[in-house]
Amino acid sequence: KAGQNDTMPVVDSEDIAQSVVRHLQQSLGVELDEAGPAEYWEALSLVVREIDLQRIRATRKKEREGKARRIYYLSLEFLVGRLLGNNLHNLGIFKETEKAMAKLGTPLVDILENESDPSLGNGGLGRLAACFMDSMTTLDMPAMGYGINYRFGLFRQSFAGGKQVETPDGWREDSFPWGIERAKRKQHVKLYGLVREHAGKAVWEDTQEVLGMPWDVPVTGYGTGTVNTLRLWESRAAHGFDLNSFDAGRYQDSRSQEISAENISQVLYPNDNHPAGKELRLIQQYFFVACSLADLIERYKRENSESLKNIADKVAIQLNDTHPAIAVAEFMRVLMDEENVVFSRALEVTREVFAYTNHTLLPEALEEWPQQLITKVLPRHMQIIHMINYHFLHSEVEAVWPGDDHMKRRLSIIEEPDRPGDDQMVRMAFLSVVGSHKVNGVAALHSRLVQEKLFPEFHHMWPEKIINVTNGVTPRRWLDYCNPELAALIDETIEGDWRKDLYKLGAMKAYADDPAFQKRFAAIKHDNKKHLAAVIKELCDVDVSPDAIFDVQIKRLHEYKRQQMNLLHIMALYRRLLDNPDLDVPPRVFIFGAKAAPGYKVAKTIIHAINRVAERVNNDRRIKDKLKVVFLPNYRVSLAEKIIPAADVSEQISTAGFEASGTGNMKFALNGALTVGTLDGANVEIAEEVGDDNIFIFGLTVEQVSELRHRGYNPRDIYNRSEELRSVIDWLDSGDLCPEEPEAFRPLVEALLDQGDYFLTMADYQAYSDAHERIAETWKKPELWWKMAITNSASMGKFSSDRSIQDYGKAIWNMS
Ligand code: 26Y
Repeated sequence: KAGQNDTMPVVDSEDIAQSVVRHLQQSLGVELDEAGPAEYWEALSLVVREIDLQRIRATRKKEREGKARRIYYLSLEFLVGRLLGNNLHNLGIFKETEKAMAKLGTPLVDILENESDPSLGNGGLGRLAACFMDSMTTLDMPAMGYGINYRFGLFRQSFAGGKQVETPDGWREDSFPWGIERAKRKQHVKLYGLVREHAGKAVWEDTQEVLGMPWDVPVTGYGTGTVNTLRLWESRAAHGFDLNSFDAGRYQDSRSQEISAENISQVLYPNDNHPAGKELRLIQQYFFVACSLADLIERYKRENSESLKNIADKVAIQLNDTHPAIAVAEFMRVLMDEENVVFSRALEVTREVFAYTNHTLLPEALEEWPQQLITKVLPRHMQIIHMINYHFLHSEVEAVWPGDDHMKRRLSIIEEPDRPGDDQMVRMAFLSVVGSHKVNGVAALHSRLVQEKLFPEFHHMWPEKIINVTNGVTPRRWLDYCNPELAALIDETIEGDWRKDLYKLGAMKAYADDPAFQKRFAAIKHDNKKHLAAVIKELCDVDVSPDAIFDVQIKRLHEYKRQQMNLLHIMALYRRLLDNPDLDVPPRVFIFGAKAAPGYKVAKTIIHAINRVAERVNNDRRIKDKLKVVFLPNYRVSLAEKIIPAADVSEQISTAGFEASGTGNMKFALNGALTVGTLDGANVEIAEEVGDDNIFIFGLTVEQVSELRHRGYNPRDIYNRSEELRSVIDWLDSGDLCPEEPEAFRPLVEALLDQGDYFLTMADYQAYSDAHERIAETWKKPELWWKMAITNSASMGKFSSDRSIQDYGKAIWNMS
């Protein structure tokens, strides 16, 4: 039966109940009558952990004996989400566990809510890494994730007077049985010091030392006995580490904390697409890279030979953006300084091993480090980067553009300063491209822009190097686990297990206009909306009706994602309703979830403004229940799991050319929401899959965006011409929504009107508003609406992360 896992030894609810009681009493020292949901959560997690650990050993044994290449996924972020419920699903024992816990008297759903959500990531890039771990395991690939075990993940968000307030997320303070310390595999990492020559050999000495302690989280796959490992490093003081003896002033970060050994893995930087450029961040990057490479090289030597010259046959390393890019220099250092491999051979091996995924075109998000900083923290690595750069420019660039110094300057890994005396910057993206055999973008459009706009010269030099691998999401978490009712309906309707082969969902298209099927599909959505309405009531104290359109925008807050455009449209809708309370429009609930980087002023202003508008709209009796606006605080994976199954409309409205892919867009469509979106990122491919009639596409294309910029764009012209836009922007600027701080929304108004409206919110507004009119018209025809919704869900086969990982396997990791 689909959903039941044939590789799972038969465990019934009786076995599970017994194991839970055993762990309660013997592992936790809790009597049955003392146990509440939190204790049950811990005991049940221990039961599952036991199964995981048994399988991890079997998996490792199989891998040691196998000949396959191992995949190492290096990422500063893994946004894994809660593990218990997902693991129960993957192991195929969710139903039996539900029965077991019912017998013990506490519903499983209540138990699952006791797990803290490990927020070890900012957004899309971190969540993608988690989906990829799930898929690599499900596909039985020998894979390991490497990252950092941050003590504080992404901050917790609350609102005060509508403004974002951040508090630390000490997610490990509650017990977290999934992570297991493996002291045997600890590593030592060097920092600072200097390089001397001894008998013609470079020696890095007078260093400070830090200890890296691995913390292993088991990763289960669906329908397989394979359990892989996510190895997260935690920093500890090692003997000899004494940074405090240095001049303290040099080691201050923004909150004027000193960098000490333990500090390295303390906190995830909360910036998404905007680097902080802090010394501590560079040290984080190097710390986890050095630990991970040392660890994987040790494993290689244990399982193969002492020599690393054939390591590329057995090891593939994927860089999740440039954050671990220093790995290129570290790998070279190990080969040259510790293994006596000559430079040219070391570079060949490095290139065979590494590949780099680019996740962003935003110029400000491309990491660069001051040469002086790298020289201070990693003096030997800076030398090696110079060696790589010299070889690259003077033999490889020279071969393609002989004598062209201009081209050498453009392509140099070390950037020439704009003004003499300025610090030279090291371009981590260039280092990644030069050090890899493949570079990939994350959606077809994005990859084309990486080839044509971001790295055109590299693309000319190496036409095979830059390729596309379109992102995907795991159907286990993002359908089976988060939307069990829909999963059950699909199981009843189609043949085969879509959990393993998402293309199977295509068979559901045959039911798209079947009235009985539509009715059940719609009833499930309605049910999910009732659940979400209860969450909204609890978190926002706002009553919303499950009969209204649930229109959702959940993602990081960024101007390019254009939450402000959604806001302007909501304000306009509200005013239209005030002008004409009898307006024949379907009732709508606009739902937001988003964290803003703490230092991102305009983003925080947008949150504040949305909250103020929400308060006004929700309390206005005149418009009755035709419009509601809610901003759910502390958006995170576990909230997404409740929101996505309940969405009717998915807002994917970034300025064309800016959203590399998007992955939320895929999750929504999979769960039967209709997309209102621009031709950006993976929206383009979603439109291809569902067909133009089943998606609300609007707005400027990438080409039109650059044309408009070229022609000269003045948002004031649009403001002057559009009565509606003028009235809402003037209202924002009037102080009416925030009387105690009348200038509060100035930064937003300035961004839109005075600073050129870089993200073209004004230019796309009318098209966006028209798209919403089309949505309202469609909602009035339920047979059409549900036909479209079912078609969306049925057309998402391509967007399984299993397909993405198979693409990586073929095109990048050279797997058979
Ligand atoms: C340098 C640093 C501050 C930084 C930190 C985080 C830079 C970028 C990021 C995060 C980027 C990110 O999440 N990018 C997103 O990756 C997703 C997965 O590929 C894409 O779907 C999404 O469009 C892209 O914005």
